[in-house]
Amino acid sequence: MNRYFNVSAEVKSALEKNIPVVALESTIICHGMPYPQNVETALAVEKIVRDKGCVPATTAIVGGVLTVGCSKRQIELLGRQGMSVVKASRRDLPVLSAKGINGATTVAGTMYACKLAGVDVFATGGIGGAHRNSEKTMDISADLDELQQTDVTVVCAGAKSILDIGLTLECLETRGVPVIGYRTDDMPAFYTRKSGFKVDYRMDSAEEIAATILARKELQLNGGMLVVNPVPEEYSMDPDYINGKISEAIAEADRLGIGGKELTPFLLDSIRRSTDGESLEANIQLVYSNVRLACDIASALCALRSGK
Ligand code: PSU
Ligand code: MN
Repeated sequence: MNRYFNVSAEVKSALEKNIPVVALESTIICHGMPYPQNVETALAVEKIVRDKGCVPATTAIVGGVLTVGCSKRQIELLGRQGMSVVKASRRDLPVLSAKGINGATTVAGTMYACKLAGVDVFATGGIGGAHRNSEKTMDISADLDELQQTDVTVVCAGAKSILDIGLTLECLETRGVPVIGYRTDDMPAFYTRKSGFKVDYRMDSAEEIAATILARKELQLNGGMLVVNPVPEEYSMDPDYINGKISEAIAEADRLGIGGKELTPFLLDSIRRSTDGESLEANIQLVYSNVRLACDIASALCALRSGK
């Protein structure tokens, strides 16, 4: 712990007592959903985690301090500030800390904070990856490199087809990151349960996933794992409809020359607007589902550690 890094007393105490902790990111709060649904969802997620007997660790940079275990007040503040909060991936962390300002941690930023705090399991909606055309633009999310080097398991609903999902899977393979489908052989595409690509392994229980996390640690393999959990059937969207909207958003970004760190938020926002909020319900429900699975994995991990 130092002036740039803080773990809440509740999270610290849970980690010491082998009580399961599940981390949550904040880019999804600030850039992934509109206010006030973002704050409502973030607080509902914390409640789900507690009801599961686990401790939530929402992560963000608050006034320059990388914080694992944000308070309700901090979540409300960040959610209200929304898009004006700077997106914080690995490279942004020291800059925002030294400036003493707020930052919304991405998957990469949150994984790094998890490692510092000693949190093993982290739930989110979708991860970053290799963008379409990245064989030319080299726009590949730092999330993938973080998964290569940082020992944290990320539970998500796959990747949105704003990305080239096939290339994203190739990048993960190159980086030695196993992609585990929870009760599925198919790589999900966030809004839909299938992307046309397969996962590396299918696992049907949280216990099996937890055992794999422990095996990975014992083998001293440094990186993380990706667990993909398809959106619940009743909330999955029509692939033709959503993929059409995604293609329109990508064409618009191309036309406006949007790239770099602005590209993902631009696409997310554009899809949200063009689907008239219809995608928001799927987005919220898949996050809840990922959080429940992450709780089961974190609980199984604690049970294995205590030899139960
Ligand atoms: N994809 C989504 N929703 C998100 C993100 C990605 O479907 O909220 C966010 C996550 O925080 C992810 C980040 O870590 O965007 C990746 O941004 P980039 O592609 O610029 O690395
Ligand atoms: Mn990028």
